[in-house]
Amino acid sequence: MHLLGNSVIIGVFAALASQSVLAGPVGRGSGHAGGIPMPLDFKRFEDAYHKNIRASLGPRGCTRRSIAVRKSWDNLDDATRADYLRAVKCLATKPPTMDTSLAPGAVNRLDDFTYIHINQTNIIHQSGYLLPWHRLFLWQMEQALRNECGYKGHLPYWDVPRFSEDQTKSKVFDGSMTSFGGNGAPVPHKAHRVTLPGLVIRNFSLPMPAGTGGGCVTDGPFKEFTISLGPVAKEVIDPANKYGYQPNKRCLSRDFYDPASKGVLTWANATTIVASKNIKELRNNIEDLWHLNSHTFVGREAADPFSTPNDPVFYLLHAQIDRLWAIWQGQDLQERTYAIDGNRTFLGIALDYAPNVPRSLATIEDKMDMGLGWNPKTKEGMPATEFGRCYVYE
Ligand SMILES: *[C@@H]1O[C@H](CO)[C@@H](O)[C@H](O)[C@H]1NC(C)=O
Ligand SMILES: *[C@@H]1O[C@H](CO)[C@@H](O)[C@H](O)[C@H]1NC(C)=O
Ligand SMILES: *[C@@H]1O[C@H](CO)[C@@H](O)[C@H](O)[C@H]1NC(C)=O
Ligand SMILES: *[C@@H]1O[C@H](CO)[C@@H](O)[C@H](O)[C@H]1NC(C)=O
Ligand SMILES: [Cu+2]
Repeated sequence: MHLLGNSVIIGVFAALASQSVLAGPVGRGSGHAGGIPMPLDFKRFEDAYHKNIRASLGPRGCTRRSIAVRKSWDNLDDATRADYLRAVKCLATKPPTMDTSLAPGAVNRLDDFTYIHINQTNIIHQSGYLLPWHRLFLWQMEQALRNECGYKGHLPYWDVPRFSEDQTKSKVFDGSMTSFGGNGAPVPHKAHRVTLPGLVIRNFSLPMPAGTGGGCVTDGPFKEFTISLGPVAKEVIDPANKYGYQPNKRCLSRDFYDPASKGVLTWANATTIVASKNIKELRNNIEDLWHLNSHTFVGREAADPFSTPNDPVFYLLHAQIDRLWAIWQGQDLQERTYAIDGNRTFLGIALDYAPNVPRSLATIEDKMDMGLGWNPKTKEGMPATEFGRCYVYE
């Protein structure tokens, strides 16, 4: 009797969910026009994720009815794309809520986000906090877009592997008014290295290859967009403005670098990531095969590890990373949701400004700093369907 009762209830929920991503094949919805189709081996991981998430949802809290579906930007309709971009620009017209004495360069609501990302960079990258911190960061942005600027949809993701061979074919970068604009204007420049401030290893540096742009974005809705915080990682760090907190009004620049995408941000590598056998392998694969390369492809502002949220496409770039993590977690929710790997600082290197932050291994009980006084435990940033969050990736 009890079993029968349950199966009736499951039947009802399945019926209710029949219009949602959780009910069946997805990703075939509105116009899968361009790009490289998702291969079957990746789709098998995605299907298992959808099936296991569906099975994990109860009748209260996050349910099959209430769950939000985060979609590929290329699968949204034009009206939703336009509304998202409108809401981003709306946040850019609102004042910051942070204490701007910490960073006088913070001039609008988007800068609340960019500021805390700069402040936390040496703690939340190449560390155990990478994935949960950015999950909460994206969620905060989605909330701000919806609650403060009336955006009706959910956070979209950049369908990176679908356009690995030519990202300008994606509606993310096609240069139209419902895209994030295209490349920066071509400005001759050379490859160089930039220094990451704050690590006790002196002059820890990263290569910045020379792409085909380098100047201001010349089309799309961010053509006249101005940013003010950063840059932070530079060839020579100015000790008086080490973290780029002083006002520095300038255009949004990009420098598309195809070799970081072509043959690299592929379905094959995306599949390697979701097929990772354990959290250590997953984190290394995300860092090495995906995270750095997707930032490097966009270039300039997006490639500065500290002030990268200055480029509004940051949130879609990281939604793809959040999605790969969610699909990996979704293969075995019991074992993988709270799996953690990594140090408490960037590669376990000590911080010159915060000698008290231990370098040892991060735990899910550690508190993170999301800015504006929010200090959740790491474990609160790990499930996508608990702690007030409720979403799934299509
Ligand atoms: C981040 O903010 C905290 C608290 O305001 C401060 O102690 C720390 O030095 C800042 N770190 C950086 C890199 O700005
Ligand atoms: C770091 O690099 C800068 C610029 O290249 C140089 O002036 C400085 O001496 C270097 N510092 C150390 C400790 O190597
Ligand atoms: C995966 O990415 C690496 C670089 O990070 C690249 O060398 C390799 O060719 C890619 N492999 C596939 C199968 O996409
Ligand atoms: C950083 O993590 C590694 C394991 O990934 C560990 O072996 C190392 O001891 C950690 N570093 C520090 C300073 O705790
Ligand atoms: Cu980041």
